[in-house]
Amino acid sequence: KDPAPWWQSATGYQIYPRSFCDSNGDGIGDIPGIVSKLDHLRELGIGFIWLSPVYRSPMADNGYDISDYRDIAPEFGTLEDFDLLVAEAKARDIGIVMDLVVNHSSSDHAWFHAARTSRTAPEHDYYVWRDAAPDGGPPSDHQAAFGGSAWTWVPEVLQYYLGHFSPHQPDLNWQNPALRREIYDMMIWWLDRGIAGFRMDVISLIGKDVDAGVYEEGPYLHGFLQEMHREVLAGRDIVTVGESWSVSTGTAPLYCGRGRDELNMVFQFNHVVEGWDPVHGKWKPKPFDLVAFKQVLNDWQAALADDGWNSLFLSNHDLPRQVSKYGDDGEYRVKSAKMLATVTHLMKGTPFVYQGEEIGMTNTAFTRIDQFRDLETLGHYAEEIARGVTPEDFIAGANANGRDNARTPMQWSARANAGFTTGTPWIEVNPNHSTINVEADRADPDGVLAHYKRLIALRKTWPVVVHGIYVPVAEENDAIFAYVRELDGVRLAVVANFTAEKARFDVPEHLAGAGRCLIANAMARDRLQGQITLEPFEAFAMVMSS
Ligand code: TEU
Ligand code: CA
Repeated sequence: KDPAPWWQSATGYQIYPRSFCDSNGDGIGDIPGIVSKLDHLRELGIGFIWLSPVYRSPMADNGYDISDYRDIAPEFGTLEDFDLLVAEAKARDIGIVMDLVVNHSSSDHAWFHAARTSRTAPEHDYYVWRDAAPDGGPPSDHQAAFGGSAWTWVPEVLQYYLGHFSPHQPDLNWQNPALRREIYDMMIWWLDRGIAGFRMDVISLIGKDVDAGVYEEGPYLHGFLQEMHREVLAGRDIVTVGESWSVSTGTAPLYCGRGRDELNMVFQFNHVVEGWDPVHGKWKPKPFDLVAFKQVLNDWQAALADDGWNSLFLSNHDLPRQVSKYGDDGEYRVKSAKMLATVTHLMKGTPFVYQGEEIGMTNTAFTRIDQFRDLETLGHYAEEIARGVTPEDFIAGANANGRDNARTPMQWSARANAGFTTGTPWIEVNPNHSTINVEADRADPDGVLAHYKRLIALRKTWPVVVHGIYVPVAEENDAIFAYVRELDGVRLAVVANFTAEKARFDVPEHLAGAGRCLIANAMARDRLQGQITLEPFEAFAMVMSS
C-alpha cells in the first residue's frame, strides 16, 4: 500500500457542467446529466472530478460569478441533486472537488446589493472601493481581464468598485476579517457535505495591494492561505489545487512546499503563455516552439522534484483543445491525441483530463462573432477591432485560442446534438460529432479512449509513474519530447514525436538497451539503441531491463 496521499496516484477529470450532459432538454448541461454519465468516468479510471462552478449565478461568466455560495444554480439542479452526485460518485470511488471562486463574487450577490447601496452597510467593506481620481475618472487605469476599465462607478455611494475580471465580478476585499470568516464557514459547509477538496480560482489574486498596483501574488497572499489552512483545510483528507496565471517555478514552493501548510499543488500556465504573442496575447497565434515548451515543463519538474507537487494538463475550459493546439486534428488526430496524453500522464504530478479530451475532441471553427458565447472573447472583440485587427483575423485567433473551443458540448454519440441534449444547445455542437464521439470511441480498441484508460491504469500499477524522479532527455531536439523516470532501480523511458514528419532520436548512451513496452500508439518497441526513427506523432513508454 502506497503511503503517499491519494491524490498523487489519482487522475483528475474536469467537468464543465454547462456542456457535459443535459438531462431535461433545456439545452444546458446539469447535475442529473453528470450522474447519468458517472459510469463513463468509472470505466476511464479517474479518482476525482473537478467540477467547474455549479453555484447559483447569473452566468455572466458561466458560473465564475457566484450570487449564492450555498446553493446550486437552478439550471444545474438542486442541493439534493448535488448530494446525490457526491454519493453516486463516492460509490464509484470518485471524489468531487468543488471550484472555489472567492477572488470575486457576482454583482448579483446579496452582499454586493447591500454594499452598493450604502457605505455604512457592513457588506460595503466586503468589496474594494475607491474614490474617483481628481478628474472624476477611475482611480487607476487598471484594465479588466475581459475588457474595459477594471473600475465601475456607483452613484449611490459615490465610489468606484474594482472588478479585476469584469463589472459582473466585483473583487472581494480579503482585508476584511468578517468576509474571510464567511468564506471559511462556507468552505466547511461544503466539506461537511462530503466533497473531496477544492480547485481555487485565481487564488493568487486574493493577496492584492490595490493602492500599490500589485494584483498578482500580493503581499497578503500567503498569510491568507495559511489562515485558510488553519481554519478549514488542516487535518482533512482532501485535495487542494490553486489556480494561478502568475505563479512561477520560483514562487510555486510557497504555495505547495513542505511545511508551508497552504495547498497541495497549483495549476500553472507558463507553458501556455510561452506560446502567446507578446502584443496581441492569445488572439494572435504564434508558431509552436517545442524546445521552449519542453524547457518550461522540464523546469517545473525540476522545481518541484522533491518539494511540492505538479499538476499536469494541457487543456481546460479556458484553453483550446489540446489535439488542435499541440497535435494535429486532421489526419493524425487519433495518433497525436494519444501522443500528447502519453507525454502528459507519465510526468511526475497529478494529471487532469478535460471533458472530451479522452476522445480527442477538437477545436470548433466558428465563422461569425454571434456564434461565440464567452464574455472574454466578446469583450476583446471590440478592443482588438479598435486596434485595427480585422474581424476575420480576430475570429481566426478565437478559433485557434479562444475559450469557446473547450466549451462546445461533450460529444456522446453521432445522434442529433451529439447526444448532449434533446433541445437546442446553449452553444453550437461541433459538426464533427458524427465521427468523434464517446459511443464510437468505446467500440474501438485502438481509439483515444482506450489509450486514456491504459494510461490511467498504468499510474495505478507502476509506482515509478507516481514517484519516480524525472530526468529530461534530448532537450535541444526540436521534434522529440523525451524523458526518463526512475524509482528503486526501475527505469521508464518516454519518447514522443511532436511532429507530422518522421523524426530522429539519438538514444543517449545511458539509456540504451532492451526494454518492455508499456504503452504505445504506433508499434511496441523492445529496444532503444543508436539512432531510432519515430513515425509521425509516435509515442511510447518502455520499462528498461536493468
Ligand atoms: O481563469 C483565470 C484567468 O485569468 C482566465 O480568465 C485567463 O486569464 C483567460 O482565460 C486567459 O485568456 C479563471 C477561470 O478558470 C475562468 O474561467 C474565469 O473566467 C476567471 O478565472 C474568472 O473567474
Ligand atoms: Ca438541463
